[in-house]
Amino acid sequence: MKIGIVCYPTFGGSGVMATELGMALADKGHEVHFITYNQPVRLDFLSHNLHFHQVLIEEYPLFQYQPYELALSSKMVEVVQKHQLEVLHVHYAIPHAYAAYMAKQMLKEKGIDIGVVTTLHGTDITLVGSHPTYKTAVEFSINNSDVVTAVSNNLKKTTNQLFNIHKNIEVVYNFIDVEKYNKAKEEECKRVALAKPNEKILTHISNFRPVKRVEDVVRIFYEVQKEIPSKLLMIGEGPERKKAELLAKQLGIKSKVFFLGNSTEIDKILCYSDVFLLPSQTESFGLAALEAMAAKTAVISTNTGGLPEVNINGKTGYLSNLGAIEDMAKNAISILKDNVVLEQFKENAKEHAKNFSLDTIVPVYEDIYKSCYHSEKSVS
Ligand code: GMT
Repeated sequence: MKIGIVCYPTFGGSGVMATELGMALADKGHEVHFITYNQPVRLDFLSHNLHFHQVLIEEYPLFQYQPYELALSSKMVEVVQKHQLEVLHVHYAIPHAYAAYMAKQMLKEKGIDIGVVTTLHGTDITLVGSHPTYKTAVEFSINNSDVVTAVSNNLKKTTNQLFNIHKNIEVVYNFIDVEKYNKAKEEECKRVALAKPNEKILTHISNFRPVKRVEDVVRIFYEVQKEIPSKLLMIGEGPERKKAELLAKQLGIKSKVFFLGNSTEIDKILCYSDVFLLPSQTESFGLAALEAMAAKTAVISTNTGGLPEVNINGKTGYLSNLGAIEDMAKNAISILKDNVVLEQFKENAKEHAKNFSLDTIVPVYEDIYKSCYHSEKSVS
């Protein structure tokens, strides 16, 4: 099929997921067109069936805010027409679902009926989308998509609680390329560069926004390192990074905490990791936790949002209440202090990650695309 994918091209989970999906679809022979303002960070190559169309904004002195939705929907219309796309899959409701609705209406005027699939990722519903500023438009664009998916049962439930949705939301979990993580493990994993043989490695990956509670990460590690010789790797960039760095300094653990910035090689970094820390305020799914699990890493997380659907308490790691730093530290120590226990949790994590494999989830999206593609393409 010919599929247009609209997403944020950044390190956020929705952009990462959309990019992995596009690349997997292209691998399966579909023609995929990314439409966004920058080339997605994980899209490291283009090919005959993997294309990128940049949305450019015209600056004009009158505009205090640039009208991105307008530029995006115009670009969608252009790309759909030029490449005869059959379906548009937009990731993150704001403003993509709204722009897709506008594109669909414009295309209708030209006699083209394009299917629109909207995937809800989390903060587009929980933190931003339900804010009165956006709620009406988000609700409208969800209700007017041909198919709506959510990345967890919890997100589906929350969407139905926060909005008046009169169509079924399909749950399609985020997925992982398990093979990629196997490969990283097989290649030489240079753990020795970061920790001594007797030290354990804890990791956190995020965009360091307030919802990730990166100071909690540092505080949990502070408790852990008192009992377990260990290091903490902090991967990502964002507004809370400075605070976390300062806290590590104040707690006297600066030399044990490494801030590594953004990385496109998460699989290669996670191959060192023993325990992954994700004490988020909320996570609709927690893709970073799934990536860690695929890399055979136990997960210590909060029990918020969709995290219990990914991290199985007492098996792949542990779940705690929001802000329960001591409990999360205690759980991490209980896993790390015994190598047999640690190995069992890591094995379980890897095994459970296979339930979210690319091979299972990508065909679900293919079926969804087929269901909303009108082969005759013209509207009466
Ligand atoms: O979590 C972020 O800060 C990024 C955000 C995004 O939309 O890019 O992630 C959301 O989508 C991911 C992919 O579906 C989910 O795994 C994350 O849990 C979700 N984040 C939140 O719900 C906070």
